[in-house]
Amino acid sequence: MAEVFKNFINGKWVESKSGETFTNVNPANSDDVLGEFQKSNEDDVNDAIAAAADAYKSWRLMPAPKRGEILYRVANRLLADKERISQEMTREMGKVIKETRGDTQEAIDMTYYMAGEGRRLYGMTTPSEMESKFNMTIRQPLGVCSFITPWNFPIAIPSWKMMPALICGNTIVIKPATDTPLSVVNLMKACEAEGVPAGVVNMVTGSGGTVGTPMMKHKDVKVVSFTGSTEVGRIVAGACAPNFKHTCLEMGGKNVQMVMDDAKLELAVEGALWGAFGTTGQRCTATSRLVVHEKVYDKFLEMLVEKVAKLKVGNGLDESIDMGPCINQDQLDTVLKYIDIATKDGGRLVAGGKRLTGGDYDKGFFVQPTIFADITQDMTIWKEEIFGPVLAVSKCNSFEQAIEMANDTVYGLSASLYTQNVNNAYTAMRDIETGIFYVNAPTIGAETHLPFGGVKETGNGHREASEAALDVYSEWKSIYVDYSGKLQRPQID
Ligand code: UN1
Repeated sequence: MAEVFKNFINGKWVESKSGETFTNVNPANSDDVLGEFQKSNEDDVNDAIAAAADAYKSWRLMPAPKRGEILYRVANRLLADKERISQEMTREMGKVIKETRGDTQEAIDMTYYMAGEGRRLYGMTTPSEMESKFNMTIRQPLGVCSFITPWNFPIAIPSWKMMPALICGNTIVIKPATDTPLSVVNLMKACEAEGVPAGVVNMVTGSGGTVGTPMMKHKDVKVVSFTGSTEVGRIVAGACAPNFKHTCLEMGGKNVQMVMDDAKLELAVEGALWGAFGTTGQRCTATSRLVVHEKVYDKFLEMLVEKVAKLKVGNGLDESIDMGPCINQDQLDTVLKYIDIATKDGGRLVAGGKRLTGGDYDKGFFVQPTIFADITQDMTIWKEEIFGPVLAVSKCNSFEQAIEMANDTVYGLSASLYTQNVNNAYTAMRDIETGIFYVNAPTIGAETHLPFGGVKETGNGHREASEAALDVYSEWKSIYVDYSGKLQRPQID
């Protein structure tokens, strides 16, 4: 009998009032069941939000450095449990163990970073235009925050939302993706073990429709942070707008790696391999378009295809495996659908293109790393996010054309440029329409102390990670203290 995992509400592990559960299965091996999780309903959401609202009353008053000390201990606990958490994450999410260790490390980094923020949370002091008057700003928490998190970074992305929210003095309710709830259970357990007070962090598992919707609409929720598709992000934005909730949206991407004729080709090939096929292409920042200068196009493709053929696809618990499965049947179907569309549109298939079957492959959602060459800007795989190991390669005839092509998308998360030309590198830094940009590095690999997020239809102007995340989870209060003993009227006296 599989282990049954419960919701975490008000410091206790409780069953859903629905009395139902769903099963969490390894996408690389259908024989491997991680457990049963609560198929929660709106009643559970209401309980969690009530607990969070109650806990907020005292959590917001705890000095921020003390909140930071608790987060510091949570980070230590995650570090101590890193290997177990990562192994479990590979089993529930499928990405290779090297990468799940990175995912856990990203949560550890974020937690230490925000723990330190407890001794900063800087506001400003500034002169007054009046005599004997003192001006300053302070950050204030907002209250209960609802998080709807994705399956591709099962612990890192929840931590990006949780840690800045907590350090500012908010309390939280999180709904993990149905494919990866165990990683958030692990995060909750670390909080529980290290003395995060009851009700400050709450987790309710279940579907987007039944759990996510009431979580974002509830009147006591002040902040909603969502990572997922642009399509769902639009719905979240609409649901949050009537009450003017702080809404932080991290959505789709169609990230490009540009390779100029002066690039170090070996390096650019390695970057493309990692950017396109790391995490089985299931990163918001994954490289899904390659724009290569015509002078090196054939050579580059040849080098890339040779390397792709050597990638080992399989169960990510095996340290020698390079690429795991797709997360589930739907995602696999989506990938196969796009392979089909690209073929019909006239893309030239130069690597992969097929579902992997036979032996252990039949127990998982495996697909070959796939490359289409000669993709033009009118084709579907040039435009639409796939979220799988499918790379579209196109030719450009100049640096200027590469930038024009890179910006030819509704999305704007990440981009990269391989070149030795410093002027072109700086021109791209200025002109590229993305929130993240890399020079001579792949489109993936953001660090936690820099803002993470995108422009255009990727985001709504907010950033996660770094000090910028604090703006999502706090509001400025401007304070004027007049110690002159007389009425002083700015702009008049
Ligand atoms: C994502 O792309 O879905 O920048 C998150 C990276 C990771 C986080 C990615 N640190 O590649």
